[in-house]
Amino acid sequence: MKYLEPLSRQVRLSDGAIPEADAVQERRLSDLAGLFADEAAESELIASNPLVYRVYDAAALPKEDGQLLFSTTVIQSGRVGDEFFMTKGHYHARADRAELYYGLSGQGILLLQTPEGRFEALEMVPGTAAYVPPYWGHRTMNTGEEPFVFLAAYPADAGYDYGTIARDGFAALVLAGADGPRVVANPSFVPTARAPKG
Ligand code: M6P
Ligand code: ZN
Repeated sequence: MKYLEPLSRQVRLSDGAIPEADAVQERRLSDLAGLFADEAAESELIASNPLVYRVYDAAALPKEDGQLLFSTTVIQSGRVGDEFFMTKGHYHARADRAELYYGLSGQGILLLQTPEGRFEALEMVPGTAAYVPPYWGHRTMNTGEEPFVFLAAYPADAGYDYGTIARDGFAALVLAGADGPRVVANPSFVPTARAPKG
């Protein structure tokens, strides 16, 4: 039996960084082009191409059944028109894989949807543990004034399906309103019912 070595990583609570991260991914607005509802606001802001979020992949582990990957995501505070800065969002390529999020700092919303277009919005603050069930697409947004930081843990063979959301959009939008964030149905979302695949 070849055993993997146990490991730990320090998550810097002041800013969500993992200094020993195996990889750090930066997503700027140009990496999210076409995902925001207000196209004019998006193309205006792309000129300065702000950083929207970083993902710190904690450790290089085998991407195979039985392993867990974990990461922190740090979403900057900001908006494109009325829509809050957010992640690209994805289904898992192995769609039956689940995921767990844990809020560390700032505040945000975890938006989930089924391929048929049912959606749910879960508020996340420091200490919130939020469960992403199998088959639900998921995207997070920063609804506060500070960076929104959360830890994610997920099966290492889950993989990413970004294409479905890039094509269909997301069933709901989270917009800034006078009384705080509003979750509204996205009028341009076209659900493509997919048979669940494992
Ligand atoms: C969380 C996890 C990661 C994901 C990241 C950013 O940390 O779900 O797997 O990469 O959020 O989300 P996205 O990949 O949709 O940009
Ligand atoms: Zn995921």
